Parts: sequence; C-alpha cells; structure tokens
Amino acid sequence: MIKPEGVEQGLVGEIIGRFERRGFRVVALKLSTLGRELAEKQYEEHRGKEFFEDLVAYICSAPTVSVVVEGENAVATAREMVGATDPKLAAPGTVRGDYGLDVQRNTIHASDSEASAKREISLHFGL
Ligand code: 3AN
Repeated sequence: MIKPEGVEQGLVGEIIGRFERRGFRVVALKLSTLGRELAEKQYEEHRGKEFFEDLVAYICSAPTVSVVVEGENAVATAREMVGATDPKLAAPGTVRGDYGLDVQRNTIHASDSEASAKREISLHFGL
C-alpha cells in the first residue's frame, strides 16, 4: 500500500515501477481513501500502542493506493525493497530510504508474512 504522502508526492508510478522492474506482476490495483474500520483492522497488531490513533487517523486522511503484486519470494523481496520502518535507518535504494519522511509517513506498507498478505488482500479487495 502506497501511503497518503507517497500518493501526494506523485510517487505512485515510481514505486509500482520499481516492483515491476524487479520482476513482480501487478495483479490488483486500487486508489481509495481507507475507512476507519478497515484501517483499524489493518493495524490491529498495534492497537493499544501510543501511536495507534495517530497512525489510523493519518492512513485515513487522504487517498492511498493498494496494490497486489505476484512473484517469487514476494513477501521477503518486497520487504527488502521497502526498507526499515524508520526512514532514517532504511538503506539508500529502498523505497523508505529514498522517499520516507518519518516513521509514520514512511511512504509504503508491505505485508510481513503470507498470512498477513492474505488478510490484507481480503481487507483491501474483498478477495
Ligand atoms: P513495518 O511497516 O515496517 O512492518 P510496523 O508493522 O512495526 O512496521 O509498523 C506499522 C506502521 O506503524 C509503520 N509503517 C509506521 O507507519 C507505524 N509506526 C511504527 N512504529 C511507529 C512509531 N514509533 N511511531 C509512529 N508510527 C509508527
């Protein structure tokens, strides 16, 4: 998912292009402003943490782009391409290292396991 500031900065094509050039195939794509209920489910594991409210409010504040990509070793490779949660610590050449602003506005979310990918695809696309 490309987060609000990624969409606002005009990075949609650049980010999807990185995944395509790496050999991934885009199999679903959607621009939408997430509702609170979906955002809370997406970040369920963080409920109760001090940043949860801010994160949910931020993610619902403007359109995001949800993308499903398919490819070999997709979860691990995508996470590598995304980089560390904090853009200051993310390696150059990763999406967050190149474009992230801070730990909340870190440009992109990527599923961290096959199980969360399935859960998140169902949340975002009803598949
Ligand atoms: P990742 O997205 O790298 O898997 P998680 O799952 O630890 O990171 O965090 C989910 C999202 O919550 C992050 N993408 C980030 O936007 C936000 N987040 C994590 N830690 C913080 C924090 N300390 N302050 C604000 N937002 C945070």
